[in-house]
Amino acid sequence: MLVGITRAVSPTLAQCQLTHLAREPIDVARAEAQHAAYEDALRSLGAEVVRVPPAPELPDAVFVEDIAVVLDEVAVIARPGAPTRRAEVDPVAAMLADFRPLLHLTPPATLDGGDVLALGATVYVGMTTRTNLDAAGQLRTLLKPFGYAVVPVPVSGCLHLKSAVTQIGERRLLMNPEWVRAADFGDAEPLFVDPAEPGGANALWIEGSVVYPAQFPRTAERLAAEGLRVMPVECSELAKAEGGVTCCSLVFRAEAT
Ligand code: CIR
Repeated sequence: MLVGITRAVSPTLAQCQLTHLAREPIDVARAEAQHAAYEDALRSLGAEVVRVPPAPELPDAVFVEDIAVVLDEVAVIARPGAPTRRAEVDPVAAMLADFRPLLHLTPPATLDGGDVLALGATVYVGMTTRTNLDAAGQLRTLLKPFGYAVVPVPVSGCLHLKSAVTQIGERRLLMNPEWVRAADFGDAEPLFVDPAEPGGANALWIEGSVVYPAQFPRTAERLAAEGLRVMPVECSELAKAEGGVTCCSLVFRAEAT
């Protein structure tokens, strides 16, 4: 079965971490409605949505992607770069333990799951304000027994690696070339965002479909022209918290329980 782990929008979302955006008022009720529609999009793609218990006191708890790296064989539990986000970890790890053996990063490593892009047997790790070289080194050691190569890549101008590049096919990437270099991703073939939509590189690819923010129609056309089924979701409120579509879930295949 396909599992989509999510976590409720916190009523304190407006106090979220911000790196590149100025703080704006966030309509939490609207964020909740948008999040519910996002979960419906996951369900319509066949995912069983499993919610981690809510953490109303943790503003960024909805962004579960940052808490783990889920691969076929294991889940690596992250150590988020923002210390305020470390309290999010344990309940997400407890939920993942139902599906995968767990491995853990330890200090001085810091890593947000949004900085990790696994493409086949290569795990790209974005070097950002949240994720350091120690994390890439620990991941390399932890994942070597499973045959993965870990490749640190530079990122500039955005929060996470997956703000700049996401997978949209087996060897196909959606990318903003201002924030990452296509040449860093081996023979994977890039599709560039429309230049008017720099934030449009974050797509959630699920078996031929992409859950994709409604605010980037030009890039959506490029995705559709690739033969992808584009499922637009409104995410204006979570975008004000610097969240995209990958960051609100951990999607993976698991044995039916
Ligand atoms: C943060 O700064 O940590 C949150 N406000 C946003 C995290 C978004 N996560 C992601 O794109 N993977």
